[in-house]
Amino acid sequence: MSHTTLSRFLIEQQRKQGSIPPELRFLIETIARTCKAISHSVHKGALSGVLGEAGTGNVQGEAQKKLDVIANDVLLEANEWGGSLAAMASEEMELPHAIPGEYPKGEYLLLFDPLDGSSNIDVNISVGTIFSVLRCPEGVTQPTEADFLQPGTTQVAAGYTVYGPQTMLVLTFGNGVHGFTLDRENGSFVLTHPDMRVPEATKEFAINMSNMRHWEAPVQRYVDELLAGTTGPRGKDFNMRWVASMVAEVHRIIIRGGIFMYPKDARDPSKAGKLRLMYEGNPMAFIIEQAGGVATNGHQRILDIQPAKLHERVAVFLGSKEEVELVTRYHAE
Ligand code: AHM
Ligand code: MG
Repeated sequence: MSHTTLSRFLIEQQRKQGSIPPELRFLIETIARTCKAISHSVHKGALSGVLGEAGTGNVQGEAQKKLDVIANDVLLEANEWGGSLAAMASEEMELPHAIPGEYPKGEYLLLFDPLDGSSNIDVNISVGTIFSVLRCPEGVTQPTEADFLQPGTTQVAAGYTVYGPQTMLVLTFGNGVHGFTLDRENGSFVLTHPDMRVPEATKEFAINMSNMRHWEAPVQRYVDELLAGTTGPRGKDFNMRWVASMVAEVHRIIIRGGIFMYPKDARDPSKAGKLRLMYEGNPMAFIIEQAGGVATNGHQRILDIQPAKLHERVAVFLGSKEEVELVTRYHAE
């Protein structure tokens, strides 16, 4: 097994290509350290009284879990003072979070979903943290929402940490995807999955089937064909998985292939989907593409979408190339 720690990996990358500026390296190390702290809280669960509802709602009107709030707070606190960031934005906060005046400001913007899949916390199923790093537009010292509204192609780094049977951090700087497993004995993330690649073909799909009657025709058609099995147009049997934690779903797909779908829903035509573009869709699309997969909203690359607002929603089809290309083609027909 490899003994390259995250710190060593980052320093070696920086030396090799000069591709990771020191401020960005510091930022990623800080995020990793914070994820370690979140991992401890998640894994202690009821022992430290962190399960259950916080009794508050977030900007999207969703009930917050205690751990949503804890994870958000530790990410904000840890990233305020380091000097790499100009501002942060989170699923849990309506507006961007400014860097307090006593600290130096840096050139990056950080966006995160502090604890994705939090409906799973109380039942002891994997959850995760998702993050995206953008450059702050030049000359901007007090970033506002408008400064965050950059398409996913401009991301300089993205990653997620999955808090599952193992805690794993998966990262990209636009130069491949690398996975690190948290060694709980010595507290470091160790490179265990270099150059992760999404298999191009798959026999596994993930979608919340209970919403079937609300899907658009191309999604109905695509899933009907998957369900038809060996005698249908696809000529093979497909297996289904639904964890209800996007991080766990994406992680499974990177390891063994698959397609993940969260289409838009006819019940609320004003919404493009359930998931959020800037801190769920974009970082995951960046990672999936860097691992050789495809990510679209059914019509275009997720990374090409010009966001109109911070908490914008997006329909998501991502994973193995063959499948995502097929369902995207059905949308065009
Ligand atoms: P969250 O950010 O409020 O946790 O919601 C996002 C999650 C995703 O992780 C997951 O894919 C989806 O919501 C599950 O939705 P559903 O409740 O329809 O199963
Ligand atoms: Mg989320």
